[in-house]
Amino acid sequence: MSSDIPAFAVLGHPNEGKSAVVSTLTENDQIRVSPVPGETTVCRTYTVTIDDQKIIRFVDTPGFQVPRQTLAWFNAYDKDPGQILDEFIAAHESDPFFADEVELFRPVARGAGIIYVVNGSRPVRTDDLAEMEILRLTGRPRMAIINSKHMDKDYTQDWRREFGKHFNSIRVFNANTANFHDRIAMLESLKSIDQEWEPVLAGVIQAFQAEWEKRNRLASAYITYAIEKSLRCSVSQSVHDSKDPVMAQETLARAYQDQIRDIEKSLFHHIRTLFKHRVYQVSLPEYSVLQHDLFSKKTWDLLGLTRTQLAAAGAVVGGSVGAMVDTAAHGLTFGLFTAIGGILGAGSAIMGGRRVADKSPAGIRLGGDRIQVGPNENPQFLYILLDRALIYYSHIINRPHGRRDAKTMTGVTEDTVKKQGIVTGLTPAQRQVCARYFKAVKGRKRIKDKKAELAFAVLVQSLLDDFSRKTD
Ligand SMILES: Nc1nc2c(ncn2[C@@H]2O[C@H](COP(=O)(O)OP(=O)(O)OP(=O)(O)O)[C@@H](O)[C@H]2O)c(=O)[nH]1
Ligand SMILES: [Mg+2]
Repeated sequence: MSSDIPAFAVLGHPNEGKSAVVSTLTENDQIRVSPVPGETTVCRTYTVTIDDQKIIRFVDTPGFQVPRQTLAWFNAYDKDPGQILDEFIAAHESDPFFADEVELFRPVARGAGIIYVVNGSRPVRTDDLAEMEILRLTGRPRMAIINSKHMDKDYTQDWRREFGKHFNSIRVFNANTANFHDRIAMLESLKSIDQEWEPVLAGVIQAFQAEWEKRNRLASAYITYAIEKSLRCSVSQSVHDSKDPVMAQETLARAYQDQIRDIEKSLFHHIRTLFKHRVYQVSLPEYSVLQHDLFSKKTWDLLGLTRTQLAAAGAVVGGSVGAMVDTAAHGLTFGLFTAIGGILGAGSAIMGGRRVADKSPAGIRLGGDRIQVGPNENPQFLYILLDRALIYYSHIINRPHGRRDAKTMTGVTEDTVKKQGIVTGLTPAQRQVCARYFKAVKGRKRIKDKKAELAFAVLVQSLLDDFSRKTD
């Protein structure tokens, strides 16, 4: 165990959000956070590890139970001030009345800095003043953070006034809304509470930032890979295999959709894991386009495709379509409009029929017509996939790990609900990158294609970087 990494104990009154703060700071969604006061009863240390290196520790502690009595003891103490915590622990170790205080002082006595958490949506009380005074008497470097649990009441100014007398640094940090930038800003503030920690905390911040960039690189690689896979995806079947070609087409269309959905599901899983959301299924806001099926018309609407674009998309039919397949395609278009009601229906574009007589890879003579659904010939499909991936990414990076409710975000206007397509805001040059990429995925010119693919990957990465910055 490396003892030279910085450690901070998160202290405060019960139920103020100490565990939620630790959870958000350490990106650990497995820490117990509960509406019932007294959830945390023993100290637990959470170490942030980056590339197998231990970087920083945060200690979750139980809340103060008897601050006024504890303060009375502290005020009466007249020996070495540097020993005050050790002496308090020694004097009360087996006294159940002070059990929580003994427990929460332990990490501080061992050298941890103090992060004091208060709920800024309630007024300052006498007990809080006692706690603050105790912390001042410890003489340890300390910072206070205001974690407002309710947005409608705000006592931040009162808290700031009291904190001014007792702490080296004060910061508003909301465990339920803090994003990456807030976490970095919080670490920056920690730097100022003790000069000795400045260089090591600067290193911690650098490691956090490098790790974030790495995640973004990986996320863009996952996104590009999934989009390419989806664009290339097709399913086919010999017509002779089926008694009813119309049914066969519908089945194929569903299989096609399922494959694309699976690709997206697996992409989302990768992104979620990359950003360390493990336990809780990250609940998506109710208004999110991701609440709708990838193939639903609602998705296309929300991402900004008009009816005309949908119709135009439907007009493009790819491949050489045999008479048999053609009839079936009609059935498919019609069937899907009613049964599934989605892009497949709107874009018979993604349906092609192809003669592949004698071309079975297993050497089995198939003969006759094959019907094939996909690859999707509609360039808008790329934008749908990209939009959904970016929206998911943005939900994930903005979801703090300390948050436990499934509630949706507040303050969502009708406007936000309607306009969700990110790629509608792309510049013409960026759109061209997408268009070239779309062609390249279907193309055969290896070198030119590679360039287009690379340009697309670079674009995705820059979009993710923009998102990370925008979350300020
Ligand atoms: N809305 C909102 N709720 C929060 C916030 N932080 C914590 N909570 C909620 O407040 C309750 C208490 O949070 P905890 O993190 O368990 O509080 P604690 O200080 O660790 O409590 P003990 O372990 O009992 O001392 C939980 O229901 C949290 O979900 C916040 O920033 N906003
Ligand atoms: Mg707790």
